[in-house]
Formats: sequence, structure tokens, C-alpha cells
Amino acid sequence: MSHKKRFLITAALPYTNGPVHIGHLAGVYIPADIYARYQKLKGHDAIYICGSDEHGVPITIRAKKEGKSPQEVVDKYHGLIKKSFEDFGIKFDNYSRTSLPLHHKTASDFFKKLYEKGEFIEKESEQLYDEQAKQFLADRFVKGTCPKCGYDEAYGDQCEKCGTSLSPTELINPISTLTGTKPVMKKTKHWYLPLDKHQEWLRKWILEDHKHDWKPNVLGQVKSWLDDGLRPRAVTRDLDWGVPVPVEGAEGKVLYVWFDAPIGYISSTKEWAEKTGKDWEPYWKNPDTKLIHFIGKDNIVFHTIIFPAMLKAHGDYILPDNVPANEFLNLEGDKISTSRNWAVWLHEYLEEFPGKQDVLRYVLTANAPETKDNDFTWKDFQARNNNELVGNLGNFVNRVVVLTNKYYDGKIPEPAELTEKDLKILEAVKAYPDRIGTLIEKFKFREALNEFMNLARMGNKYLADEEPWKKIKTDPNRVKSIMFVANQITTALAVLSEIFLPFTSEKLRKILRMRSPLKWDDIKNFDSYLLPPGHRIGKPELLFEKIDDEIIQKQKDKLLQTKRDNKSAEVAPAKEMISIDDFSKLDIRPATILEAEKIPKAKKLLKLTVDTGMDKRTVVAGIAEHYKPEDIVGKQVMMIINLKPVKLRGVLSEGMLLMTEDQMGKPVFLRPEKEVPNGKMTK
Ligand code: B3M
Ligand code: ZN
Repeated sequence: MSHKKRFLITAALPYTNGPVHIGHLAGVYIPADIYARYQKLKGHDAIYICGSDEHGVPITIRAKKEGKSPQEVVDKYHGLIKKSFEDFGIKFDNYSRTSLPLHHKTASDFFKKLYEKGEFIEKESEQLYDEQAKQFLADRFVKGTCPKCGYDEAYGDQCEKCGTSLSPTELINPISTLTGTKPVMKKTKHWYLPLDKHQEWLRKWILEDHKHDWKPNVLGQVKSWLDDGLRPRAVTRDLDWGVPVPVEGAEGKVLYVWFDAPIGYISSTKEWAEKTGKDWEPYWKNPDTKLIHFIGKDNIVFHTIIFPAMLKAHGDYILPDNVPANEFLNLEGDKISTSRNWAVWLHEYLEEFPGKQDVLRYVLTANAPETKDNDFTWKDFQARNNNELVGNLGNFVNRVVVLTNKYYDGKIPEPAELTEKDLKILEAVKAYPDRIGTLIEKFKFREALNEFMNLARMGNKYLADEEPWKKIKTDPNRVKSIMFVANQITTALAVLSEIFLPFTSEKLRKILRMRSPLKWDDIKNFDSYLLPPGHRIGKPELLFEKIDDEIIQKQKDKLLQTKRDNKSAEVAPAKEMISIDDFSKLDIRPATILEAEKIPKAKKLLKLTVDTGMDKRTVVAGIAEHYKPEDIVGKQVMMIINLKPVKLRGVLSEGMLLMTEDQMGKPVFLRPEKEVPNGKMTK
């Protein structure tokens, strides 16, 4: 473990093109918050830096959609995002924004320095151009097929399916997202950072020096990038929203958003220093500083390769000590998506669960996507609240506070004689700060939280074993010792909870009437007590409450409604007109399904035998995922009987059943309103 004592902790700057949701919190802001709170409670010099990322193509697209200027869009979301973070106790030392003049100047100077040092390549090349919009198509202004995985909705900067980072000209069949037209090629000049020049030291620095302390998912991505071979990467764009390129001959060009955004960490630190009268430079330039970037997995390449190459090329800056990236959090089995409104938005959660920020913080930490993608479900949320927060932590604290009030009028009793067991328990309490801390320093937040909860479990077990509520009648002296020990555990919980559950910690400190601001290491170094005998604690107050099925059902219904809305929004445009002659070519008749069976190795297909009134024949239908054979045998349906037969998975299909689909996408049969003879013509 390193002995560095100055910490610069950053969390990815969120794009201001939408509000923040649980995926953001779980992936980046909560782990970074826990880490920063921990380092501060350890007494270290640590700052937690973030801000809004207000440039880039997605913001200009959002602005076009909302009929607003980009500045109006970023103002709106910057305010909303900043408030959400504050509401959830994400305690930044500074939350800045990249549209500030201070940032523009910092980014601009950074570029100039690299330019003057000759760290860029200047290159004219053919780029995609939208003739209708009269605009070059950078990044998300183009969509097309990913050359790596074939996904046909890949963006010009990245394929969201396979994670490959792309340039627009690599896309197969590119289409402008502005006008839907096919772009042409046009010449333009840009500045490139020759990443290939940095390949060697990057490889050694990451894959050798940090082989053992960086997370496997991060090392894996870096390795595949390096194995692929790094290439020069354009750091400017033809765009009118962003930081203008500060050199001659660059009119109408701005810095690439991924060039200016990470510099936002530096400008935010500068802003913090201005506000607090501190010096920002040691945080960025003194090798005694541990720089740690918390990010999501889609940002790995930018923080492990591109930004470090920029910092190195500049020359004045330190490099990150670690880049703990998380995987993604899904919601009820589906990928979280802003455009499909498939998310739990923080501002909405707070309206529906006022005062329950720590419940969400707890669930998102306990279930954080640290090593693989994970799923958030409302059922798990409820279970963790009811069983773990109410059943374990809340229950222990409540019993201690209630009994202390009941037996001793709220005064922590002088212990009679501490038994070996009592002493063992007090020793065990002292082991928790290091046990939790070691895990946090390794970015294992789920395990750290579990250890914290083990302390409460230990408390509950101690009370259950000792049964003070029984002994109060037979051995009141013994109960004094028990309640003394139980109050010490509660005090330790009040302090250690601060990093995970800051609102609960504050409440608990109030209930215990703790005046001295105990720190992390005080919990391992105390002599005989954390709160002295004779100290009067306050009245009991519930820390957590049960969440009923109804409340959870409401949340599930809301998501179901979103699914329905998305489905019904998917109505396909009308096809071209046809004549009555075209229609009369179709031979549509009622038929009855006589038999149905699964087709081996075809997940979706059922083989049906139908009675058409004229004959019995075989039809293959793609409904096996929605219907079991026994559900449909005997049903009368409508069928096109003169469709040319085709072979599907070796079975000849001689017709087609007419179907539509319900709001969940399940196929539904079109059937005569009442039973009719099979084979009647349709008129
Ligand atoms: N705004 C991307 C994102 O939110 C980006 C992070 C910038 S960190 C310098 O995924
Ligand atoms: Zn792909």
C-alpha cells in the first residue's frame, strides 16, 4: 500500500444532455464519494473534484431536438445534475462546468503548449460532410455499421455494442444523423495526437508497473488497445460548440470534447483553489499526490491512454495512480437508456422516496457493478431495505437506544465488570476500521459495505446471546456491562457509516449526542470507551422503515408503463397504396389449428398442422417463445393460404397465420369474431 497522503479524486464529468440516474450513481459517483469520504475521515489531504461536461456533439443534438441553444440546454441540465448530487450526499469539494471561461482558458493553454512543443501532427484529410446541413459529420453526427461487430447503429466515435472506439470514416454505410442523408467526402484540416509515439511507455507504465493494482477489467481493455496498435487521433473538430482551437488557420474548429473534458478536472481544481484560497498545483504536479479517476467502463480508453498521453506530452503533470472503472448497471434486466426512458432518475426517486437517499446508496453499493454488469431490481431494493437496513442495522441501533433510555434514563451505564467476552467484542470493534479500509483502498466497495454490516450483525448477536431484557430482572449489574458495550458498538457504527450512509451517520451522531468529531482511526485506537459512562444519549428515532409491497408494485408498474409507451411509439409508417386487384390476390380464410409442436433447435418456431376446410397442411409460425403448443391447439385463426410454400428449418410451411402484437410485443392472433366454417372466403 502506498504511503502518499495527498489525494486528488475525480469522478467522470457527466454530459449535460440529460438528468442523472441510478447507473451514474452506482458506477461512478457513489464509489468515488465513499473513497473520498474515507480518505478525509482518515485525516488525509483529499479533494473530490467533478463538474459538468458541457461540450460535444450529443449536446448540440439535444439542443436541436428541444429547439434551444446549446447553452440553454447545458444550463438546464447542469443545474439539475448538480442538485441531484447534492441531494444524494455526493460531497464534491468542487463541482464545476466546462463552459466557464476559466475552463476555456485552461484547455486552450493546454492545447497551445502541446502545439508549441510540436506534439501534434497537422493533417488534411477527406472527412464525411453533410451537404444538406452544410456541416462536417464528427462523432455522433453519423451512424452506420460497426466494422468490428456489424452492429448497424454504431456512432462515428464509438460502437455502443462492442465498445470499439471508431472514427466516422470507418463506419460502413454511414448516414447523417442530422438529415438522414448519405454524406459525401470533403477535405478539412485537423490536429492529431500521435498516440503511436506514446505506445511504448504506456505499455510499460500500465501493463507492467500497474499490473497488480489496476482492476482486471481496466487492464483487459488497455491490453486490447495496445495489442491493436495505437494510431494518431484527431483532437479537433469542425463544429461551432466547444473550446475554439487557439491557433491560426483554425477558424470554425473547436477542441474535440474528449480533449477538453479531462482538462476539466484541472480547471475544476483551479476553481476550488480560487474559492478556498489554496494552491492547486501540488495536487496536479507533485508526485506525492495520488490521482485517482473514477469512471464507467466506456471511458476507460480516454483515462488510461489518451489523457495520460496528453499529460505526458505537456510535461508538467503527474499521471493517475489508478483508474478504477466500473461495469454497467442494468435495470430490471434491460440496459439503462435515456432515450427509451428506461432508468430510475434521481430527482424522481427523491420525490417518491423522500428522505431515503441512504437506502438507494446502500442498495447501489451492495449491488455495484464492480467486476461485471449487474442488475437493479425493485424486489432486491425492497429486500435489502427490509432485511438488511431495517432488520440488521436499524434493529440493533434501535434496541440499544430504547433499552438505554428505558433502564438508565438515557445515560450510558458504568460497566460493572467486563467479562472476557465483552473485552473480546470491544477488541473486535477495533479491527473493523482497518478491515473496511483495506477493502476500500482496493476499490472493493461491496465487500467493504458488507464488513460494515457485519459489525451491526455482531452487535445483534451479542444482544441476542446476552439477553439484557431477561437479565435486567435477575442480574441488573451484568446488564450495565452489556449496555455499555452495546453503546460502544453503536458509536463505532455512527462513525464508520459516514462513508457509506452519510445521512444515517448524521442522524445517529445526533441520537447519540456525540459532540467530539470522532475520526476513522479513533475507532481502532480507543482505550476503554468511545462514549463514556454517564454520557446521556437522546431519544430513540427510527433509522429505516419497512417498504411495503404496494410501493414496490407502483415502481414496477411505472416501468411496465414505460415499456408499453415505448412499444406503442413503435408504430411503423404506412406502406404504399395498393389497388383492390392487389388485395383480391390474397386468399385469406379461417382455419383451425389441429396440432402444434416445437421444432428441435429452433427456439422461436412452432410447427402447426391446420385444417383449412379444403385440406390439412403444415404452417411454421415464429411464436414458440410466447405460446406453448397446448395454448393454441383448437383455436380458429385467419390464414393466407396462397402464399408460395417456403422451407423453414427443414419444414415446408404452406401458408401464413395473420397476427398483430400486444403492447408488450407478444404476438396475438387475428381470429373471426365467432366460430365459422373453415375455408370460407374473406370479403
Ligand atoms: N462526459 C462521458 C460520459 O459521461 C464524459 C465523461 C468525461 S470525463 C472527462 O460517459
Ligand atoms: Zn461494434
